[in-house]
Amino acid sequence: MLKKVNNKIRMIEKELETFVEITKSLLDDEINNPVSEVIPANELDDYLDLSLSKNGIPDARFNKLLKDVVLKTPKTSSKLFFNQLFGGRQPKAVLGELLAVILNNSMYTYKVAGPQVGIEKEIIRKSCELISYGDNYGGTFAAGGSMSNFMAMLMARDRADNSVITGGVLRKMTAYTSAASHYSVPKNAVFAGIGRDQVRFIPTTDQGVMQIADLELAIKKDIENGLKPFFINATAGTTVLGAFDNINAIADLAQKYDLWLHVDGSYCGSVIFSEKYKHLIEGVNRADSFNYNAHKMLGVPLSCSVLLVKNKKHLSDSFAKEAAYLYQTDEDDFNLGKTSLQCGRRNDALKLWTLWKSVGSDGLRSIVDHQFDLADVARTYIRSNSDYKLYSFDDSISVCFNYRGIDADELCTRLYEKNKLMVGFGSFKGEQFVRFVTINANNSKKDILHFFKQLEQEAELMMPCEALS
Ligand code: ABU
Repeated sequence: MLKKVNNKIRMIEKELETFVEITKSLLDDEINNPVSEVIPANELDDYLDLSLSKNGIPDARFNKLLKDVVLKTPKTSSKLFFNQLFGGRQPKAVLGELLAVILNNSMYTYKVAGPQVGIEKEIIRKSCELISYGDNYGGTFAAGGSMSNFMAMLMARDRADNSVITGGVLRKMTAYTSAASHYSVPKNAVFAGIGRDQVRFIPTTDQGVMQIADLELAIKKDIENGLKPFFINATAGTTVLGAFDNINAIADLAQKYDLWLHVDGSYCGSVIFSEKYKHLIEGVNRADSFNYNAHKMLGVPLSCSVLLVKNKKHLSDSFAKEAAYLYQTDEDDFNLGKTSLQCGRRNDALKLWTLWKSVGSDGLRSIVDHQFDLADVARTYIRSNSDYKLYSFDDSISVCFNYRGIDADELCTRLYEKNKLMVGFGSFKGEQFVRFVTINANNSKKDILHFFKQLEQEAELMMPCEALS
């Protein structure tokens, strides 16, 4: 009987062998076919048998199908993936992620997560130290940048009007964010009972930075109209242009009108690790909350969003709830469910810790600085070639451009459909352009120049003959 049980437990070893075999095929394929063949969404069933039935299938067929699914999935870690704000792979972080899966803890109590709680707390402690948050700091890991922003908004709401916790939102409360900020802000306003109409989108400069005078005007107007301003969201790395709001100037207004200031560093908040670029978030120590996504600039597997608060009291005020069936040992400081949005919560800390521990803060600095270096390579290339029009500026890892006036949507879609490379397009102040994000720290200067070569080759095919002569 015992032998049978042991065999069952050890079956995981067989699956790990399958995992290694499929992973090796994927890594080879990433080099030989860096862009997976596009499967039109409505033809998926013709390419892969994804159906589920009453009966299972034999292992040999199962393994072949699984490998097929993996190889036909878009490759986000290849050298030709520039479509979103993540890319590449940090091997030590992958190791941490795989171990977190095998361990399968839930991060709500020390009793079930043990040292993993210590790991999460250490990341929060060290991150808060980097932004000079003082002794009352706190933090948690959220399921992504949108959820970090949501938690910040909830804390701000409850701080502004504590009666909301028991009585719900009974008056109109207003939030402020730049017109170039992430779409999660209005989305979260709905979830928080604030309502989308109470979000003020403040105009930006031509570089995508929130206009401070307009922000103050909007706050004053709402106060005059009897509304209750409660929250300002500043952005460290806007989604399209990668712009950084002026945190110090915004913090002055937050202080003047007694509003919560959150800095959404989902995209570029990891500049906290860089001596050279941390000036871009100067004043972050004055913010009530700040988040960075290690799955973006640091190359940690999705998702890994670290939310930091200047005063941990706000986390427990908004998120602590007794549950006798759950919190049975240890003090609140070690029962992380008392300060998180979720109940069951996956371990997103270990993968960041394995990376950070192995390369040190200096190693994280190099990862961040390298991305800015790659962006410089891209901008220099564009500036030296009159066929390009550049829309973005220095100190951003989003390099936005158009090539020979070709429609960005058409060009990006063709590159994707012909399996050449994956890059997206964006728009700002009425202009649409290619958004090339140099966030994959595994890439080199050669890879950046290769991107332009691929793009130009495809663009030539789109040009009318007379334009080529
Ligand atoms: N927060 C994810 C943004 C996705 C993108 O714009 O690429």
